[in-house]
Amino acid sequence: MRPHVVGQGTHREDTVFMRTQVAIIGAGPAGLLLGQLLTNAGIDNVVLELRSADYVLSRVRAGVLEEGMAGMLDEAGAGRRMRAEGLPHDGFDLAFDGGHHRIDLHGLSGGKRVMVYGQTEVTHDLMEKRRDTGGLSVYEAVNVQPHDFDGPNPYVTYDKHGTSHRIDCDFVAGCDGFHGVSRRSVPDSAITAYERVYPFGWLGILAEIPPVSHELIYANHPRGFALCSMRSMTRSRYYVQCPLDDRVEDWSDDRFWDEIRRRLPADVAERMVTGPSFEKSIAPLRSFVAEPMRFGRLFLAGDAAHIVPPTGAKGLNLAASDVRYLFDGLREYYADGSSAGIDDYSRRALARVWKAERFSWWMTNTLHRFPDQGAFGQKIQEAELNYLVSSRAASTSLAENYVGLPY
Ligand code: RFL
Ligand code: PHB
Repeated sequence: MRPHVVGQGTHREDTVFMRTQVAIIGAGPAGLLLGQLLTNAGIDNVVLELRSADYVLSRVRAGVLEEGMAGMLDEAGAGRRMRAEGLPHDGFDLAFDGGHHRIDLHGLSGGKRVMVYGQTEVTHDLMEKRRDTGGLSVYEAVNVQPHDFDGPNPYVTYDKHGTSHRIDCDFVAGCDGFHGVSRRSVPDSAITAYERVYPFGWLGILAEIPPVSHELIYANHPRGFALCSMRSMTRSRYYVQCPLDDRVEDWSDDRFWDEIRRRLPADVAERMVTGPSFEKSIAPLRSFVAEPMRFGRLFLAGDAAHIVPPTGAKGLNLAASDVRYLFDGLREYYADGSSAGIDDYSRRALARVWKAERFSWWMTNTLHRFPDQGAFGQKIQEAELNYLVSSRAASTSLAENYVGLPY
């Protein structure tokens, strides 16, 4: 089923009218994944995205997929390249106090692993699949606005190239990220927000150099956190904790390499290959949850409803679990006429969101340097990390959360 234009200029001469079943705001991973699962199930949908497709693909973000997320990409029919080119990881290293210790994710989690595959690639593969299956995405849609979602007949308006459009629909999925319009369209009195802003950011770089280790290294150091990640065996993604008011221009490549080396154990720093970076950006760190995640016929999913600091690699994966619950609920609604799944959406999604919020907050607290922690705080962090790597119970808890709690 393809969305169709059912009338033109009925109310205003320059308004194009359309009807669909689910209007999706935002073409990030949450919106594209939901759209593809709906399309595959024969449920009509339209994706509206503020930015251009090229802009969306130029954003460098997440890199670690839980098995649940990887499985959903397969289910969407967009997992082929991830399976061929993604890097399955069975563990990572925790570095602190001059040494490093491996966390055996696979052994400690009963055989699970994570997949290192860039969010940019996930988005690319989902876009391609959508094109191949004839799904309608409108890029550069401005002034997107959901209306009347507290009643039975919601609709979404937007402008494109000077023409106004209106899409009447059964449901609106707000997948438009933290700064999107969906959450902001809900009256303040209907929403409760929980937030923590951290007093530092992450400076990230991409460089065409082999990663320093075949697994990720998360490092605690008195100078601040560092992370060695990758996109492939020839492309590295590295991060250092930095003050919030630092600017990218303050960080030459040389300064970055000097700093990350100082924060890593000597043997790692010595074998680190360096080279020119081709992307460099600073991201602030935030924990945020909006409750509930459903307002009548509007559902929030992904970063539109919640943010985690990237330390636990959970943001993209939470977007995927939201989509799991939302898609199952919508499919049940259209197939069986039951609203049980969509009625339970917010509760189910939030139960998993809060566990990932806790884990991401805890990883952030354990690994970063806080302005007021002092030498005592540093020692406590090192003691906690020591306990983590020497206690099977503690490492098991870390591994279980990192590979992803069940949906
Ligand atoms: P997105 O990706 O922000 O997509 C939302 C889309 O909505 C569009 N939009 C609008 N469209 C129409 N009208 C409007 N008014 C609109 N306003 C916004 C936007 O242009 C955009 O295209 O949200 P989504 O789909 O919920 O996906 C969430 C993930 O992108 C995010 O959680 C992750 O990137 C977080 N994250 C990580 N997550 C992981 O699971 N593993 C990781 O390893 C990981 N590392 C990271 C990260 C995020 C980072 N940054 C930059 C915050 C590393 C970093 C550095
Ligand atoms: C990344 O590769 O971008 C990445 C990996 C792990 C994280 C965050 C980001 O925890």
